[in-house]
Amino acid sequence: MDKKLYDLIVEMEEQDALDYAKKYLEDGGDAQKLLDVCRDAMDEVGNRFEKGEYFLSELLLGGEIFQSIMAIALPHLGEGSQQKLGKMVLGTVREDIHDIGKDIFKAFVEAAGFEVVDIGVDVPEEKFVEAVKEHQPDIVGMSCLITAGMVTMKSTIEALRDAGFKTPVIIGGGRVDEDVKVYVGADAWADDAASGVRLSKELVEA
Ligand code: B12
Repeated sequence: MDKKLYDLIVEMEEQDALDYAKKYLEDGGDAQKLLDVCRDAMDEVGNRFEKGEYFLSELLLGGEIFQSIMAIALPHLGEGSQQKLGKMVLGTVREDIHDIGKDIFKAFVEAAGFEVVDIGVDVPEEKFVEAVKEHQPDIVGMSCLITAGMVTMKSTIEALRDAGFKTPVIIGGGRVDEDVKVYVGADAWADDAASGVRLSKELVEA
């Protein structure tokens, strides 16, 4: 199963990959193993995007394929059997409604084994604080594509720290870089999903 499904996902054969995954599960295949293969395939899609071999359309499709397979695999996983790397609260900060990149990153970080609590777009500072209080994540992810969002990322991180949360924060989106990371007080930044996943793993393992 491994190589066949891996290739179908990496080559963006959406329907075939889904049919293959369904059949595998119907025949009693191991759902965890299935998701592990998806994870490896998503890593490869991310790598190809980083190398410029794949474009946004492939990233989007890769995310879609993964979400569809995850939806059929989840009911087959026993309670607590899925190995979790950690929990992430993820949202696009106040004043910013862009969510395409956030959703792609979400698919990748879920594929890597994180449980993600997605709190949406244009998320006010208080809502981030409430979500962290409620879900006690290991890491917080903030997405932002517009200049105005730099200020709200900063105030959101300040609000989290003022509320006493030391949870590491990773920021992402087209406009972030090392200077923005320092300005807003985040712990890491990424402008692509694959490196975002790598850095998220490092932050929760630290
Ligand atoms: C699509 C788009 C829109 C769509 C959004 C649809 C949607 N559902 O998201 C629509 C048309 C609604 C829109 C609206 C606006 N937009 Co717009 N939009 C874009 C556009 C063309 C593409 C953005 C995109 O989806 N990129 C693709 C994704 C995949 O990339 P990404 O977000 O960077 O995500 C990747 C990584 O960054 C990372 N990532 C993303 N999030 C996270 C989070 C974490 C934690 C991590 C680790 C990683 C990570 O992973 C992703 C995959 O690799 C950009 C131009 C551009 N080149 O970016 C302008 C752009 C972002 N928009 C812009 C503007 C100005 C606006 C508007 C204000 C326009 C207006 N006057 O109304 C409004 C915004 C309103 C608001 N309050 O937010 C400007 C921002 C300029 C600025 N400096 O502020 C841009 C740059 C266009 C431009 N050149 O002027 N927009």
